Amino acid sequence: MGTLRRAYLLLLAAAGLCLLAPAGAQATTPGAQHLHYEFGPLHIQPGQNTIDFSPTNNRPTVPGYITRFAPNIRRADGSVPPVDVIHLHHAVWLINFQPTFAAGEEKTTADLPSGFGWRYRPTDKWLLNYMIHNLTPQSDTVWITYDIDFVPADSPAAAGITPVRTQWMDVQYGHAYPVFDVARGSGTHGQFTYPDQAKNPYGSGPPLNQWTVDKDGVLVGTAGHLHPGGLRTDLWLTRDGRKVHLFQSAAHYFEPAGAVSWDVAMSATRPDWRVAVKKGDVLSVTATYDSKRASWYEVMGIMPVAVAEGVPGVDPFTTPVDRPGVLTHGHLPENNNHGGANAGLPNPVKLLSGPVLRGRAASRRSIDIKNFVYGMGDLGLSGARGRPPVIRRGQSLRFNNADWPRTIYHTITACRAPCNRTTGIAYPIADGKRQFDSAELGYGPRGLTAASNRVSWSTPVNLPPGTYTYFCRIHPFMRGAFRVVR
Ligand SMILES: [Cu+2]
Repeated sequence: MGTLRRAYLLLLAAAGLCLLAPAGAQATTPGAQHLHYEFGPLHIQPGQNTIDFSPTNNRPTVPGYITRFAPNIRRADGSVPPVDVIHLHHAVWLINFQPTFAAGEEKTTADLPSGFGWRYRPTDKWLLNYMIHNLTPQSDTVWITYDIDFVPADSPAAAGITPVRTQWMDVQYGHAYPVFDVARGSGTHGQFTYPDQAKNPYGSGPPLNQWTVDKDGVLVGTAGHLHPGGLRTDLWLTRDGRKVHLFQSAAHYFEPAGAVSWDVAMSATRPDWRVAVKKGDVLSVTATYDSKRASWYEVMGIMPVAVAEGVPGVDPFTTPVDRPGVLTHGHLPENNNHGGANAGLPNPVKLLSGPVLRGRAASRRSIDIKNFVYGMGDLGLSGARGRPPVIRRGQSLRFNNADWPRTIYHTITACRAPCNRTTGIAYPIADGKRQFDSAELGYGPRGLTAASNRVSWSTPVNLPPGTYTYFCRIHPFMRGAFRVVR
């Protein structure tokens, strides 16, 4: 396997991410320089939702320590684009092919406790893996930015810094696109914990949510990465059959609608969290999602941990260490558009029926998706084409993604009727009374992407009579409806 290919796999293994072992808001390390870097311009195509990666030399020119890493996404004028328009799905900085810094839409800042730093050498290889999701049919231009606190190796402050490394913890560690689905109603009491409550999550292979500690050390910081719907990640340690809880990274939603959007911050460990671990211990991570309100597709549970050596730590088997953490930021203005207001669109439940699609051949019961429009029953269409097409009970409706030649993915995902309100970070969600989801219609390497590797999908044949509303998870302004009759 070539180096590039290997790098690609590694960084995809990191895909998804989040942030890096932070430690909450805290004082700047004495002697640190504040450096600002920009990666771009990145020209983002309409509806773009793909992963790219690139080496970057936008970084310090002398050796030293990175003590804080704050990523973001910005336009030319320095503004941060609204999350319902351009979405930093993830960016992962791989240093010498190891995922080290990362950002997701929750924008956690990685801020190490005072006295710790990631060692930096100008000869290190930096690769930036990024996925920027354009939720609109307009192109855009953005930069990925990162603000670094940096202590040069020749500064007096560097002498007091203990190096850390990042241990990547992920419920799907090593998977190119480390995701799982949460079905509404799964789990217990409206919550679903992965992998504990998943059916056969890893097949016949070993658990992917574990890491066996390779040498004695001390954990000095962590925070979780989740997607909307996520409630918490938990870090555990097992030794000689005993298991203790090390930390819960809790999602705090500023979102008025609750646990349904990116208007969230994760709690990170406090600056004085120090957990002594021994070679042979097993560290594990779990991720818990809300399963009462909606289904959550392609979600993650990641919890990078900063690990040091040669410093004092607490034995978690004798002293509890799982105190509540601290939020790394408050509500961010780019999360102001929540959606869910009156959009002036028709209520598809009340619309007259469109054409009755019948016949044995699926091609007679087929809708093309083109230019971000569902060809029949799209809520944005006027006249007869905007009315819900009708199928008979026991038959299915087929959707074809005719935008695929432009590398545009679409989904058909059930949302609760009328599903006609304004698009925002909290609306629509996959909360249809009857759940269905096409997965992403389009092609991509299996296991490296969420592509279903087909461009057509047919609705379930067992839907009872009624009007069904749906949206596109990639382009949530896309809405449609169809009707089933006896
Ligand atoms: Cu779409």
